[in-house]
Amino acid sequence: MSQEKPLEVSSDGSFKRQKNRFTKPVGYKKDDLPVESGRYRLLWSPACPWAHRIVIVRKLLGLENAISLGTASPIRPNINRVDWEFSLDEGGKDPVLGIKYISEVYKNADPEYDGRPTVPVIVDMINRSAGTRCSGLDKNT
Ligand SMILES: N[C@@H](CCC(=O)N[C@@H](CS)C(=O)NCC(=O)O)C(=O)O
Repeated sequence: MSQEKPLEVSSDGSFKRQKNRFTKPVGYKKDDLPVESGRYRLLWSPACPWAHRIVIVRKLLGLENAISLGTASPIRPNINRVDWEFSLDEGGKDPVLGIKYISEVYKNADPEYDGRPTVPVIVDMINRSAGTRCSGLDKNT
């Protein structure tokens, strides 16, 4: 049985984490995503430690009313690709974005995106696409 080697596994077997693809910060510089209350939705899963970190920062900065929160299930979907799903929500869809899988916001940002759809991700609600992975709070993980 042949199984394709994941892109992040090098020929020597070591794991090379994929680079963050959508890293535009939210800010006041020319090319930044604009600072706008209600414009962004943070998608996370309780299974991810990085996601806990940004959910905590959102609370500490008092941004809970400015950035809404969508929770993907910690249980992986039983499908033949890596993804996160909103199976905890009614109808299996995020109640605000109406999406079933996190990958949908990555595909909206770039239909050719072939990396893993990771959490946490900040979604720009204007085009329902992945705006930035960590909102510029942490670009190194
Ligand atoms: N560098 C990412 C780290 C996030 C990350 O890798 N999250 C993991 C969960 S802890 C993920 O979603 N992995 C997707 C997968 O396992 O396929 C970030 O900036 O947010």
